[in-house]
Amino acid sequence: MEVMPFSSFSVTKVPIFRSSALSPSLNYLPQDVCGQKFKLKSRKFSVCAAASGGDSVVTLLDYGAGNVRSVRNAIRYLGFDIKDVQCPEDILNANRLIFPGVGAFAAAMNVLNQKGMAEALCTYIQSDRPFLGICLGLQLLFESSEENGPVKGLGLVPGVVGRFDSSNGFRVPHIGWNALKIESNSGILDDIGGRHVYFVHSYRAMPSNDNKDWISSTCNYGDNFIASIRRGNVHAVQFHPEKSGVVGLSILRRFLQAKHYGVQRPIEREASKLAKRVIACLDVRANDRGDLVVTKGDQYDVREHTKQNEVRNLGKPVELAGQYYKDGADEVSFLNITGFRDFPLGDLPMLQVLRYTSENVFVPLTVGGGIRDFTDGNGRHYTSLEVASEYFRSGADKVSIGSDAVYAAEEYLRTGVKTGKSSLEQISRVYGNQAVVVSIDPRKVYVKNLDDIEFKAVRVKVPGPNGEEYAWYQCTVNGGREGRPIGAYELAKAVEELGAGEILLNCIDCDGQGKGFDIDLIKLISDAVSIPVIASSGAGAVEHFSEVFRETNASAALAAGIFHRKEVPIKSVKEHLLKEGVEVRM
Ligand code: 1PR
Repeated sequence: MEVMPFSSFSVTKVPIFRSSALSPSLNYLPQDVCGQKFKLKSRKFSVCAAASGGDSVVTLLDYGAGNVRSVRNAIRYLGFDIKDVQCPEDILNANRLIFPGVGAFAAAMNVLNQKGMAEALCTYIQSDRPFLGICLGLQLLFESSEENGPVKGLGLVPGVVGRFDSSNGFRVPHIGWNALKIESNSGILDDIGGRHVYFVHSYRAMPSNDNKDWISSTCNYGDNFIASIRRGNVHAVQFHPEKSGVVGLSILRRFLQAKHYGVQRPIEREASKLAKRVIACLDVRANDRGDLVVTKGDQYDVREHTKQNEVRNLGKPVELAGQYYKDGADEVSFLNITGFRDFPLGDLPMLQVLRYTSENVFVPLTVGGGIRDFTDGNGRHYTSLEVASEYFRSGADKVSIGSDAVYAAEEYLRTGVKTGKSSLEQISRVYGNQAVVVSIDPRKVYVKNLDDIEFKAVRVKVPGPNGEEYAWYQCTVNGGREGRPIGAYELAKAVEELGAGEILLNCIDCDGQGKGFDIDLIKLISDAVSIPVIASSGAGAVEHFSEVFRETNASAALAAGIFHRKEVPIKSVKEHLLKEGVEVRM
């Protein structure tokens, strides 16, 4: 039975899917595939189960375009060893193959073609060998993508990968936790219907008559897009199981253990909208004894007001991050708050924190602080891209840029030219804009008349100290120490144009005060941009979270002090939000 177009590659002998390949009860490595000779364009490969290292080994196709550390960590956490693909033969000799596509579609296809891996992948998949593609690893199976294209894909699944449409108010990238709708016998997803999994992408494949036999689940974000495909032993998911907490780990485990193929009936739960995220933030710095601690400021002042004037110490970063993961945080952010003066690559403990945390925390990790060009004492120059790359390699999923993004936005607004050289532009070009957060640290400045300032202002509910009815939000750099001639509104719009994928919106006045988020500011910014906005600073009670989601278009709410001081558990925040009708991941 011929089941798929095979447009991109000609294979001398193409093992086609037999009808048994569609059977839900297939086990791995069908006997008739073992020992079979496959002849690619130029070489012969012998497929042999033993060659891949046995049942506890999974073969990973990492073509070096980005961070697949989280996938590695998740595989190891589940008790499996990893064999890396070095050459096309390794693909054909795999017992089970995971392909966590990262980076841009065209770049990935280039590498696969140049290394002869595209052809091997097609052969492997067409012979119904156990395969799990993740994110871009799903998209590459389609015929083509519009990402910087059209660019031709592997052509195994009918359809074109296109960009989400942001014109109807949906924020792109699609970042966050969405529930799945199981469409057909999905094997490894069978009881995951209605559960939230983590997505981060700007492009997606759409269901059609031509690919309907492949679709195992969909997800709704504006339209229904393809969340996963499955045929026989071949699976691919648009979401990130390695970042989807216990639900994601259970999906990976099933794939790795080759269990649960059609044994359970899909459980139907109602599909969802995008859940609002609750993020735990850890401001990290070295204290005066040189230990890296989680600290917390009042309006960015992190020192105790005692004789010793010590940096407040609220715990150890790796332990606290692990705790918040267990407590149900949807993401964890680390802000290296002295990064603006200490070079992060010299600050190895921060990289170690990321490495250790990512071994046991399977939700997205963001790290910020000190992402900029730097020349060290020996005259060695580091680009911001190198700094970010080191953060990604150490386990970060996103990097957050503060001060350097302010300078880039000022320059862009002054010249109207995108130089492509700012850290923001370079990192988003290489890692995708979904991997770049801009952290804004604004301070509220009251004004009497709108004509007094050139920046966007809001009418305040409570007048300022001198009866002022308006306020603008002045951006700062260097941890709030220096005010800059740019407003938060202008900055947000500029960084969106320069390639930011998300905004972390702090507010110095509200930071650590526990009196609630600055609703005026968050509404101003979340209405101004079409990328997700994380509301930050000021959470003191569960009601503050429902207020910010009710009154603004924030996609996530971040808090620090109330979690560190154990005043309000994450679980209580989420239970409250659910009760208030806000969709969250439980
Ligand atoms: O400028 O690129 O090196 O980045 C520096 C980063 O460090 C920025 O993201 C900046 O926000 C952060 N930062 C710098 N100094 C401080 C400080 O506190 N002295 N922390 C600082 C900012 C703000 C939030 C905080 C929320 C929630 N912290 O992250 O966690 O306000 O707090 P709350 O819930 O207790 O109110 P660069």
